Amino acid sequence: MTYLHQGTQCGIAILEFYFVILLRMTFFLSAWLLLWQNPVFFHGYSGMSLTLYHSIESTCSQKVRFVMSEKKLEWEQINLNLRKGEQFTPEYLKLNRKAVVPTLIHDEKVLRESTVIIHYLDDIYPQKALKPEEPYARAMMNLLIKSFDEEVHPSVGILSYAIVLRHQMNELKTPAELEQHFENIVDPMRRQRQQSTHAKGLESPSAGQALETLGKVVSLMEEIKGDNEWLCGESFSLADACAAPYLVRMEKIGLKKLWQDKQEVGKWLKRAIERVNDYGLEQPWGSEAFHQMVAAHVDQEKTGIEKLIKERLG
Ligand SMILES: N[C@@H](CCC(=O)N[C@@H](CS)C(=O)NCC(=O)O)C(=O)O
Repeated sequence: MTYLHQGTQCGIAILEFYFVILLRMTFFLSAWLLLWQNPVFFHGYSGMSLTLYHSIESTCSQKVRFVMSEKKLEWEQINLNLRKGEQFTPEYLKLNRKAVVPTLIHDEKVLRESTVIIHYLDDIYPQKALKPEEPYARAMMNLLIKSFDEEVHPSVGILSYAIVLRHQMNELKTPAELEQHFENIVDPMRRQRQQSTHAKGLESPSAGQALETLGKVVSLMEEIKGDNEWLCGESFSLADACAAPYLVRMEKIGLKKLWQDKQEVGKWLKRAIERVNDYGLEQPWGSEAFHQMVAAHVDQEKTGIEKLIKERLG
């Protein structure tokens, strides 16, 4: 009897011992998770206010909104109407000397250039990393982001302007206001490109060059993606957030043919659109009115688009 009693006591003591260890482990795990999930504790940031100056239709603003949504951040937004020239006000020029969107204000820090902004967000909110760990995948991500910045962004800008925006500008502005708009553009190369595309539309030499450039980058995307689920591996990265707005814009302006024989890009785009739509953002790709206006001008320019694709991409 005594022997059994001692055995039971010993069993209870062991159970108690493991229970206390389990309790402590649960406590430390919860504390660690709480700190990791909360950058205010983890990084010592205070305030954590994020304000995005953007335009709902702007592709590079969409990149930033998608990264913030991936990270489930909250932000204030100031939507600038670029056609009305709200990016040229002296107040905004103090934040962004190039008079372009987006600009992010993090507490009192001012950040511009969409790619710089998304890298910064990934650094300060590491709890959901959007850069692959594996060095080669990370290099490919950086290569794609560089191509989107240096090649895709200006090319999509030229073709959007040639097919749609120049018509919209003609409807909205008098010739004198238009002149003033061009004068306001800070970057002289950008000003020159926009003026030439405004005058010649798809006949402008830069439109053909832009189309060829886009064709090359779409091929690069197909090659880098391969069988991966996302562009640079099995998880969504900054490259996916950067690419989605440009391909959606290309689709809207009648350039879907650029990936009709690129199966992987086609599959990826479908997946990327679904993912962005799940963020629950209001008008993630721009307003309905904008899309209707784009569709009407694409229809008007249909023959020119088809001709250019045939000439430049065969
Ligand atoms: N490299 C800049 C480009 C910014 C840019 O071109 N933004 C366009 C909208 S996507 C803009 O603000 N355009 C105003 C204008 O054309 O006057 C970035 O990535 O932030």
